[in-house]
Amino acid sequence: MTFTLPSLPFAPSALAARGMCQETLEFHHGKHHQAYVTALNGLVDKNDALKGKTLEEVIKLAHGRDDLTPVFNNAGQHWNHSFFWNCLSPSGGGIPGELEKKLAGDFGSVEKFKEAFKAAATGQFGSGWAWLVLGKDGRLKVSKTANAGLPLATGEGKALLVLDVWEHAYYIDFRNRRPDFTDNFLARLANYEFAAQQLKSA
Ligand code: MN3
Repeated sequence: MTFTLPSLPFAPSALAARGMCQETLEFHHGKHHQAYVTALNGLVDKNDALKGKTLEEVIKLAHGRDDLTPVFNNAGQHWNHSFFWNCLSPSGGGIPGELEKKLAGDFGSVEKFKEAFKAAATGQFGSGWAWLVLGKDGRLKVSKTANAGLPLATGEGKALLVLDVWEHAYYIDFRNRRPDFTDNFLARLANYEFAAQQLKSA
């Protein structure tokens, strides 16, 4: 299978008024994400064991294998970015009732969820991702992964929402201020409708 860059689910200028400018999206989607896809296709092309596999199959096969680290990194980054674009919205920030209830039940309050998510996003040393996950025990939890890591590989549950905390995600808009980038995401950019759909389909 040849992997392809998915289109953004919004115009590249659509988030500019909410703290993510067109230049960020053009570089992040058109350059960074594209580079992961191109590298992944090159690696799959040279490895018969990977040919014809789905992205999820490639990720699971490569996870924890020293000889397949570049495959895991590029496949994980392709999955994470494809998921991340759906976690952003030009009308983001509003939490649907059912998800709000579940967040309040599992974290104590929506504010406590946001505090936990911000702690994960800002506490991830170096590059990585902050996640809202539906755990195998049916409870929502927040977690973080380094570099290209993802819940599909760690087996800790189903991803509902993610924030890219690599510097390339926020440096143009927020320079070095990852806490402000995270606050802005939670308040104005996060597509909680998408997260609620993921929860419903779990
Ligand atoms: Mn990124």
